Amino acid sequence: MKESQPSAILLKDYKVPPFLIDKTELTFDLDETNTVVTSHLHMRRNPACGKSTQPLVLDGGEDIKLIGVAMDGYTLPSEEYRLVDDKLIITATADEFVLTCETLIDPQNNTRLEGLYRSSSMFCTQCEAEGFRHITYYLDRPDVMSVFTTTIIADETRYPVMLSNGNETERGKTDEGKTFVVWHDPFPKPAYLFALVAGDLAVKNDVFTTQSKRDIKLQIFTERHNIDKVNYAMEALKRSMRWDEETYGREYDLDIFMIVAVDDFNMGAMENKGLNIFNSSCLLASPETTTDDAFLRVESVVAHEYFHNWSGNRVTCRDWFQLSLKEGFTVFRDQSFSSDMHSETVKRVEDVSFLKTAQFAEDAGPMAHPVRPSSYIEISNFYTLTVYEKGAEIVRMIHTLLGEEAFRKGSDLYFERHDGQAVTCDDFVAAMQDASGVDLTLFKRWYSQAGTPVVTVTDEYDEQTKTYRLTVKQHTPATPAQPTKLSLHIPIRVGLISEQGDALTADFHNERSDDFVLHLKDNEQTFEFTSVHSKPIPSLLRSFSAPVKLHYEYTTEQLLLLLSCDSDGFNRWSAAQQLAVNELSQLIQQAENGDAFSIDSNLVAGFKALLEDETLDPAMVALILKLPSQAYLSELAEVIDPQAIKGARHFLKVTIANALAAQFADVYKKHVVMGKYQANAQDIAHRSLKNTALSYWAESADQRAQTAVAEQFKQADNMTDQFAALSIAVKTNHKSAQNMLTAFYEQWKAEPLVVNKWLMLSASQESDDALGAVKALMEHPSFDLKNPNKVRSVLGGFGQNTSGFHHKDGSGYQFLADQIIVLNKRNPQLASRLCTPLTRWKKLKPELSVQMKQQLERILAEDLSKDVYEVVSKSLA
Ligand code: B3K
Ligand code: ZN
Repeated sequence: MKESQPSAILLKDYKVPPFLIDKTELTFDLDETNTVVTSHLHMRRNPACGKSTQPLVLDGGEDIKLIGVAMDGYTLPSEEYRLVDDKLIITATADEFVLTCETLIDPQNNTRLEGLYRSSSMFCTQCEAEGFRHITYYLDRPDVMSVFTTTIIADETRYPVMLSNGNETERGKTDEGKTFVVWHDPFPKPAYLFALVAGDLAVKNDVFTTQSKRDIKLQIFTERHNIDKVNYAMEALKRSMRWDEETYGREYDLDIFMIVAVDDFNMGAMENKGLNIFNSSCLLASPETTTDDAFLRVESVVAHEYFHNWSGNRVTCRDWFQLSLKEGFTVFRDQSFSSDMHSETVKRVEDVSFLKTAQFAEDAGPMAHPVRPSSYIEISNFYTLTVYEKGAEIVRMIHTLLGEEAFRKGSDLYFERHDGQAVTCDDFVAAMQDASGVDLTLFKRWYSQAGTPVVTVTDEYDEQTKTYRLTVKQHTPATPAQPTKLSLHIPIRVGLISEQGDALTADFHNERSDDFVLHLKDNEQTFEFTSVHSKPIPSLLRSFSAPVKLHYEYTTEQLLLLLSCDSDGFNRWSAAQQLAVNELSQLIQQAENGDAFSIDSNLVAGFKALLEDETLDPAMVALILKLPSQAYLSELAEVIDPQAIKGARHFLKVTIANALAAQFADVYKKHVVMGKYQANAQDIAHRSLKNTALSYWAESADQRAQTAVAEQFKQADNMTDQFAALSIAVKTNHKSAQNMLTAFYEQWKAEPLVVNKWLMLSASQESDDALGAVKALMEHPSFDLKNPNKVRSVLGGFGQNTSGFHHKDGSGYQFLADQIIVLNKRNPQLASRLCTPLTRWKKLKPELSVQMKQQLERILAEDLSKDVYEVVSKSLA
């Protein structure tokens, strides 16, 4: 462990920057190991600070070497500046001056993948949140916005493509015969949006004509062998541009929009102004190599990064505590886009299912934090599901409270009022409130309070007076640093249904309807509905109107009725989930007690009706049939017993499979998609149901299913079907599973993104020596510790490997800890993300919990990056 541990940065300590940088002129003389960066920063004291004599303190990194510094052309002797803890400090400055810095950096050996680094044969950058300081000394904070001009110098034979933000304004030869290219971005921006790319890249060109009839040049760059896989992304980009004009009135501003795909990238993609950089896994797509899910992900990430041009770039964050200002809002925008492009209900179910599994777990664990955190040690650790997904739910609730029209007025006011500024979540809410007249004062607590509220509903019906009352209570459990909680403003959408399954109308607040939004503001409130002609079944929290855990004692009959009759598609899915959770809870209990498994037949009956109803949307049927995941059941459990959960799920799946084998076989055959592969909603829906049916059928005793799996694997003309068959073979221990895995690798070894899927599936394969198998994968020629996608595939797959990861001797946890310790030095951001499974140690059953804790303690004893230190120390606190 280090002598002194890193300290926390606090929101309450925010101060405006003492200096501003009006113009930033950068020159990069590119070289693999010795890149020279020269900056001319046109600076002045910030008038908002009044008359001040504060020294100039610029952010830097331990990996950059300062060659020289000059002020207004005067080279500073070493006694006129200091380098302290990666900061460059200059005490005496004029009120206005040009600061010149020359730094030396080593992109080739930059394994952190932030700042300027190499990926394959190219140079690329990642500057959010604090990567720019690894390039040169700067005021690396989002409220310092500057106009950037960037000159790139390189050997044109190796780096014919040289890109940065904005428009190319000049190109020529240097005296040494190298090529230089100048880029100018007229929009002031924080350094985190800076980008540079250089390489021997292929390009796909297109044009988008905006609503005001400006032609925007669109370019997607990839390594040469991948350029045939960008058509889908290009079309998705054009759909996003049109949608943002139509839905938010937002038009693109520069004359050119570029996207570059790189293989080595810490996350999905980055919204650099005019030059988005993408993890190739979120950009490249072809039917043969890409599954339906991955196609949809490409579309949503392309949209997300594009939408940031307004929600993030034109209006940016004042400080990193406000991260959800851009991320929550932009996730909400990309979710709405995908919903408009495909099916609203399917999209909502997928998003909510993810939120309830992963974000709820985060919000109940040691890293729980508000959507607007009030403290952090390393900001990279706060690109979380809470900031992104719960942040999006907050924006969605504002949308529910205001309604479509007023919400649009609010977003228009927000963009107009704050264009070119760095602002706060409060500013966002203020614009929404000012434009709509809706009081959001109480609602704002959602931003500052961590934890998932638990909402408990009871009801009573008075036959005499035809009155129906819903009593709703809220309670938010304590989270680290927030022992007591306040009540929140929770919008609860409710529908009323008769015992026959029809919509039931009622009077509520001068409105007669069968669907209402209740405003829960106190710890307990009773809502009274009148003129209700029969006893209702409440359909609660329709379309998941708030990110809460809902409790209401539904009977099995009521859940079955909601499953078949609710007009809210989301709640039909929700009812099925609840039925399955009820069954599984009993089974888990039986497993833990060592009792024989037994289930009642209701769920099977419900599924049977679903499989036989040909009028339903196949995508919804597939979603309803998917059993609650291991991860979701772990989130729900008080104490997690991974083996018991796995056993219960397996038993339930096999039982349903055997009871309905004929129906699954039938549905499997009926939903085969004929004709050329297309990633459209309809075909995706059929493939999804077909493969879900196959996953059940293959668990049944019907041997024909085994043949169907093998046939589909061999004959599939698209990755969705081929990989579905392979996964089913692996999960059901198909007799040819091993051969299929080998054949799959041989077929696709030249396609890294497909190999990643193979690595993940192989690492998740349960066996007596799962750990040995995973160790072998890390020695496999296709594995590369430098590539985050590969690391995540193997370690992510292993995390799902119950017998391997949760081995009772603790060897699985030890192995993960070993990898974290190695990566802590090479790539702290990646290492920190890999800690997530270990942060759940307190909830595991005691014999596993103690082993996991030991590994966290072992990690904490190392010399740690801020990233890993923060997660591990908070987990042990
Ligand atoms: N804004 C980036 C995330 C940057 C993460 C830095 N550790 C991608 C996105 O959310 O669009
Ligand atoms: Zn984003």
